[in-house]
Amino acid sequence: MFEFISEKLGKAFGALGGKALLTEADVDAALRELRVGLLEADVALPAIKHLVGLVRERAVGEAVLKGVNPGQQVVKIVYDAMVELLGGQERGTRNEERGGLDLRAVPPAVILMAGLQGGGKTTTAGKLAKWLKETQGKSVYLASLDVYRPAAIEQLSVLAGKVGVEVLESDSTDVMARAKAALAAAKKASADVLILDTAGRLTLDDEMMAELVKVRDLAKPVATLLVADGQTGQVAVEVAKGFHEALGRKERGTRNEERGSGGLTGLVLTRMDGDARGGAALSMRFVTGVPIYFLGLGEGIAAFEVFRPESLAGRILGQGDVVSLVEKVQAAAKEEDAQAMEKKLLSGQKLDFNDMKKQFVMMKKMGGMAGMLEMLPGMGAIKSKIDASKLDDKVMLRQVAVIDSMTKAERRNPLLLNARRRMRIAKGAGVTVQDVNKLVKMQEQMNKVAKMMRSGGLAQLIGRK
Ligand SMILES: Nc1nc2c(ncn2[C@@H]2O[C@H](COP(=O)(O)OP(=O)(O)O)[C@@H](O)[C@H]2O)c(=O)[nH]1
Ligand SMILES: [Mg+2]
Repeated sequence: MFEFISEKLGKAFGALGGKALLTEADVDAALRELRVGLLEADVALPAIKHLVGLVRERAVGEAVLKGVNPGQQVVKIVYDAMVELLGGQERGTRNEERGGLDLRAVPPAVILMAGLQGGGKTTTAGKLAKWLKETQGKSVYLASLDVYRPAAIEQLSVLAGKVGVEVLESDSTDVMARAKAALAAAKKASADVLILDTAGRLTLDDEMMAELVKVRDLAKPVATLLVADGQTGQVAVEVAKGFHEALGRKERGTRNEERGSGGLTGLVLTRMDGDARGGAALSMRFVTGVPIYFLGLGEGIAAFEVFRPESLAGRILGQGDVVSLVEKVQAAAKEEDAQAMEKKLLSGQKLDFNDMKKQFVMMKKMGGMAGMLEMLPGMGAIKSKIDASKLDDKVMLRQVAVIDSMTKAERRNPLLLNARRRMRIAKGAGVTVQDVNKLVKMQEQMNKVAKMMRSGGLAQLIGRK
């Protein structure tokens, strides 16, 4: 579906192939192609700037990994940046099984569907009802507030019949009266979730927004989803911005904090089954900052899936195998790092602050201090005596900050650290001079221990000699 961008990138990175280093010129040439590819895929300019900037910053001067070519490595960097832009950093915080929706509320939890006419609101309301019912075990109640098109209410009723959920039966043509009736009926039916389908216009207009805000204020939805056509390009940005601002702005200052009154909470992109270039997804997510929850992949009621940043980024790039190859190589390189440190230790070279930082970073990856303790054999007995959670990882992060504030020379040669330098470093890292002193002491001890180990004093170290 996104062959477009991947083709462009393929060409650009193909040109990088075979080089041994990621030089600035290489990266810039590839980024020019990336920029063109994204532009042609209708990604909005601010999003392109952000993405290209991110990739450039990370790619230039990057040490080339053994086992991949520089082009492949840049693909991975682009992929990571895209995943991030699409909301990958939220992984772990939002429950993906639940599509990221947080439906905790006094039932019924209201989901408000918003968007232009023809964007896919009604279809998506039906798809979402089916998904909530079948994968989340929720009882769902549907209600149409689209009184402007005679067939709209009927369309939702048909969908409700297909899914097997209840739907508001009312002849009222008053939007607010219908909304009130829907809330009451859903409550009476003990529905977990009430999905409100709304009317759209062909373009953004004030009347539509005013009506939407009124409904929103009445229904206090846990989620206000913008349903938008994923095949639209630059227009998508205007639409997303328009809804987000109109929904957020009206309430600022009054009850901004209250749930359901702060703009859009999520996006659903429809028609991602067509020849969508993926640009809309990147752009809308970038301008609104709200997550994409679901994708619509066809007209059928089951053509619906939970949005995954990794999967979309992979499809945009069309380079899934390259990404996993680079990931494997990166893991191996870390292993090599560890071995290099061991070698340095045994050879009698002094460990400097660079080594120390590597250690800290490695420890962090292994789950911090508490995680490390878990892994050590025989720690069970001792663990009860130490509250592992008190071994604060924040301390470790502060130590890394101290090392980051050192110059390259200082990191290599701890002896340079006189009082004046220590003061400067403390200031740079936002810590006290005592903190810096502690780290220097730690570094000295580390080398003392290393020396003892080398001289076969391990037994002595643990008190057997
Ligand atoms: N191919 C495709 N068509 C869709 C998708 N979602 C909705 N549609 C179609 O788009 C048209 C408008 O959808 P509708 O739900 O009525 O839009 P609404 O005006 O926002 O309520 C209908 O013909 C739907 O079948 C999708 O994910 N893929
Ligand atoms: Mg509709």
